[in-house]
Amino acid sequence: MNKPKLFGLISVVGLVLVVIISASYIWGSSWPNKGQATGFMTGTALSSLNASSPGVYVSYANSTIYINSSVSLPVMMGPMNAPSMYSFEILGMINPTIVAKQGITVEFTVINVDTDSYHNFVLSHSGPPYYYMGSMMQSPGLMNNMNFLPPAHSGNYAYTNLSYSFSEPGTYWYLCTYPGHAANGMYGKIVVV
Ligand SMILES: [Cu+2]
Repeated sequence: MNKPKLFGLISVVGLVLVVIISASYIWGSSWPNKGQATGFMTGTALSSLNASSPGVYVSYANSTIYINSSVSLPVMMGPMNAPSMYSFEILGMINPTIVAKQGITVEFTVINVDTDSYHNFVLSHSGPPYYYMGSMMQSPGLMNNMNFLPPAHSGNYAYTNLSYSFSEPGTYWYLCTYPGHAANGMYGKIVVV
């Protein structure tokens, strides 16, 4: 191979590499948006999630979860099998009530299983009714901040963790602060006793 041909080949290979690297950079920065999630889990990891026990008791009849000791609890956002997309699914129940013993810490593993919409999981002192707002992120009574997790994509589910110690008895709420979601029913009650 003479020198001009070799130079030409190297130029073409270099150009192709630049295009591939640029494309992957643009793709990678547009999705997934890793700034909004702790990470992504596969469907297999998702289906193997369960509440740590002992300390968790479920009453399906009352759609209530009783938590008596510090545990981890998976929370699915926007389950596709739910009657409404404005739902949380916890231990197979839609928007269940959580009754927690005072002083325990719950490590919520929050996963967006919705393929269409962003969601988050925020604790609040303020109960329903919730109204449609441009953003509820600054609403009074919110007890934590959480970025909106992106929708599931190609079998990857965005998740993050929220650890909360319920040191005071009372009634609390969990809700999604994405505009319109809590107003449409995306919330549930937490009672600390
Ligand atoms: Cu939502």
